[in-house]
Amino acid sequence: MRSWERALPILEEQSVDAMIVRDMANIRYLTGYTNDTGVLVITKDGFAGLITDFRFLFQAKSEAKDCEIFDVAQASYDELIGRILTEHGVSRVAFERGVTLYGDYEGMRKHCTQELVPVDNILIELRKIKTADELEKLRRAEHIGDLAFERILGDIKPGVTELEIAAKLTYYMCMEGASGNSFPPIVASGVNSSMPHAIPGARALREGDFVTMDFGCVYEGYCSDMTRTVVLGKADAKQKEIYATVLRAQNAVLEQIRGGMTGMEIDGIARAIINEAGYEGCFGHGLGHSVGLEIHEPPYANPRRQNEIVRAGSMMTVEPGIYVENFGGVRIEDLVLVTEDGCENFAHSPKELIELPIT
Ligand SMILES: [Mn+2]
Repeated sequence: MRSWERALPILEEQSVDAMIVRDMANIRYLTGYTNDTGVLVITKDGFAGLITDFRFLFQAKSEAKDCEIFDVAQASYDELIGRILTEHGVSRVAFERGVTLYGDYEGMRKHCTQELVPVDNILIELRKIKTADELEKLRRAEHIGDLAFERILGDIKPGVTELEIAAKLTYYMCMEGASGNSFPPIVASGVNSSMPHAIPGARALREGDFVTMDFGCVYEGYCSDMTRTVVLGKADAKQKEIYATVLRAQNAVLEQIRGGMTGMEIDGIARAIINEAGYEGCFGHGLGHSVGLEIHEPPYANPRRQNEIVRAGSMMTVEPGIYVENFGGVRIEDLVLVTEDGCENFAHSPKELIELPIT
């Protein structure tokens, strides 16, 4: 089977004869082409054309072996798309509404006589359950995060800035074989740790700070994601209590999660513990998201996902947090594979509260 043929049943379900794919993660998944520019056209009579430009041509030819490669030097993207659709007798063609720019749409309207059918990211369904090969890459990506965490502990000292910590995390992951970050690292110290997605800045670490580090890398196209919160020096009673509550919530999820639960149920395990401990309103984000070619993928675990079944074979982050305004916050995040009867945790970094000695 040619790799992109996995999409044909989805075209069938949507009652379309073809699909124009612009989402680069979907293109990579279906063709093996790893660069960042191109449009894929699949037709149900068994044709796939990948359009790109000279910069990527040789790479596309060598990676996307199951596709015919088109060079935009011959004609524009929209003209080539129109030509392929006409040659293959297409009357209804799907396009991804979430990643198609208005200008792309105008171009398609101009050059395609076919009926254009906007669709959600329907191809993501294929990517929810990971293959053995994908799991291998995800395991390795998370392991690289573990190695970086182990090293960064030696760098967390008074006077070092959040930006320096973020830069070093990136460096350590690349030195272990990552191609880069899966998202810019979050390093939030002291009161900044009360902001779940604080942007690292020039703030220098001080004794008594919580230091939350949320980071991940890309390994052979696959993303990792982990968060650890440590204390520089001795933790006070309130810090200890917040930390212990978040860890208890995370452990409960890790013990109870299994395939077949809804995203809301999984999230609810952690949320109930945090709320009962008196921190209602302090855990304002969802518990988790899946990860793969992209850092945030469905399925999701949050209070709004009552209809989302998290099937065995899905990846899920488990990242409860408590954030107290003007004080600080804690998040602990692991990346797990959801299985029939539980989960496999890909993260192995320690989770007991680390109080880094001031030297
Ligand atoms: Mn995450």
